[in-house]
Amino acid sequence: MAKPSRIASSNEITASSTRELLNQDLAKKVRTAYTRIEERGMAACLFGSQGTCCKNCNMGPCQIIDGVESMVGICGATADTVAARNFGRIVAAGTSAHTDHAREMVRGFIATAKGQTPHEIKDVAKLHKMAQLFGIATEGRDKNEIALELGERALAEFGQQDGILTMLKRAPEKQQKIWKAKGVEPRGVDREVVEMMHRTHMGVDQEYHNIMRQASRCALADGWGASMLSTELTDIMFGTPVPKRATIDLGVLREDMVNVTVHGHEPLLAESLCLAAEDEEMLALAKKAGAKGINLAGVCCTGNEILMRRGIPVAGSFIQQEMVLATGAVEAMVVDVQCVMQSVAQVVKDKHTDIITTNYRAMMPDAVHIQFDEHDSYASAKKILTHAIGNFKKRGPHYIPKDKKFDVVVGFSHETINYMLGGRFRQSYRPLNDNIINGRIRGVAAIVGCEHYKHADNVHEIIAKELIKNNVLVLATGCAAQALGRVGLMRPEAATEFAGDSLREVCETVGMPPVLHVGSCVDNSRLLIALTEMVREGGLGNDIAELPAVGTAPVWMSEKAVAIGQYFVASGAHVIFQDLPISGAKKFSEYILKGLKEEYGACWGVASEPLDIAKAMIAAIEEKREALGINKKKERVLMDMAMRREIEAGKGIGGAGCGGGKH
Ligand code: MSK
Repeated sequence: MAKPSRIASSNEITASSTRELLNQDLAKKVRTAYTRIEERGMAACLFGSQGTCCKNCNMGPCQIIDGVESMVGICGATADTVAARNFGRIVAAGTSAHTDHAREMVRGFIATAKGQTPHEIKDVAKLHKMAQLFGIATEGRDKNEIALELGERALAEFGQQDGILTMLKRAPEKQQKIWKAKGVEPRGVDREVVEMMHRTHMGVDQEYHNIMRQASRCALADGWGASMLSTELTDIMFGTPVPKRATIDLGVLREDMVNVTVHGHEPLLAESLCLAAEDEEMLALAKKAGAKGINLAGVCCTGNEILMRRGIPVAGSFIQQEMVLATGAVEAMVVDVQCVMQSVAQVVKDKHTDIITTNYRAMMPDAVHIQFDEHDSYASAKKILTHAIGNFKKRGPHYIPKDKKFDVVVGFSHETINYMLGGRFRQSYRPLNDNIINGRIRGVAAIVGCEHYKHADNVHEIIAKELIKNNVLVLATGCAAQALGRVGLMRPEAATEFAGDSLREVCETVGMPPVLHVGSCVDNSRLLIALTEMVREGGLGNDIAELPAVGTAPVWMSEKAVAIGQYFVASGAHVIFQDLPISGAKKFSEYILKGLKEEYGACWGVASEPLDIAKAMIAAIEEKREALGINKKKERVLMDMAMRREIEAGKGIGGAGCGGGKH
């Protein structure tokens, strides 16, 4: 079992930009999460962190001690029931966040199809592919007509009451059969969230296996439902990402421009700001204010969205959001939903910066609210930018760590991976599978999720370096991807510098980094598709559970990360976290960490040290390779004279094709 979480002190910050900024007098005056952690001096509540605090009714809150008869809940609930209910609620909350995001994207997609937004249907090939999945006719129809029908069908998936979600059909057949047999096929996205909340209400579901069945169903509604719909429709509307060079970290802020950072998750707002930032009227206004132009930069997952599709720089990840503002060089931080710390409005209190909230679902005290209207999104975006430009002249003392911007290559959608590894004329996952089978690439590991302040901020880096050193290809999303970009692992040169011999060989041949940026947290659904394509390509088993593939969201902060973890586990991919709120319930923990494997072929793992996480991931990959029988060393062939003559005649031995990767 993992050690209880500890709190890192600010001298464990390894991000050089953050350290540089925190050393400035200007930033020392700012109260940040680092300050609050040091001032709190309190360890986390043990009951809460071990999953055994129940506050689902007003007889409590009850703090449960497993195995102590007098320390069950007032209602008699055991530690296992309480921990399972709490876990289920985390999954429901995480799923609800992705769901509400996805619904807004679908609504924006419908508005675009109706011509009510400044956006257009860009990826027609993907539109047709999705239409086919939904059984929508495409022959001779206008793209907007198809998109409208697709959008309406997609919207109906949220409120559907019976049947199963359409996107489940994309999963490997064996996976679909497992879900059917277990009774965990999601019916409608919203229904699964509501049922999870109901079943964890006082006095309803009190059997932890049964609670977890609904947690799986709810999480699958996220991964294969809401998140996947959001990613695909967003790609159709704004373009499927392709590799591009960009920069990240605090140094992307500009001294001579109006700095507008966009933070949150739903790319409708960010994309509209990108369009409006190029508007002649806006540029003229910025120049009139004395700026050279408007510098748009992303924060958190909105940052990932515009980084992937447009190459717009990212100023900071979740853990850097206060730092971005502490520079004093930002005219406005425009936020929508999720992962926005309430403290940002306090960080800017004595600065010229405004926090602009844009969504009626997410208001903040001390912020300026400008409602973003997707039906009038260009006008909304211009209004927001006009406000930001108005602040430029008021910019006071500021400090931008100018040298702190790092090159990254981003934009590895699953289609890109297909193309990069398959080649222009042979787009397929065959070369990836072949490289895994011949051992050049040992397997695939996803490093996803958030960052937080409990641990030093180089956890992702340690894990990724160990994985690529051992020839494991890394796919990254969310703030984890940004953390890896900040330490130079998303440059093609990183393969030469850090990867093991055979992974380096593959990366150098293709010209790709050993750590691929796959998108935002919603885009973890791209990983599900990539894994499915690997199964479909053949040679690596019949379902995701047989693939040498594993995931981690080591320093998870948001409930969304647990929903993501659970949909990966229920889809057959082993997932390792640094901690989980389950350790206070013995039987439930055993079930999560072992029992689930019998049902789905995968389970959760917990390891507190980053190197141990990496080692556990490598061990999981090697276990799968053993089971697939691809770890066998090639037998040495003793050649007789006839064989030698055949080689000399240029015919080779036994059809060759085996690349002879290092084992
Ligand atoms: S923003 S959910 S801190 S990845 Fe997606 Fe980053 Fe985690 Fe929020």
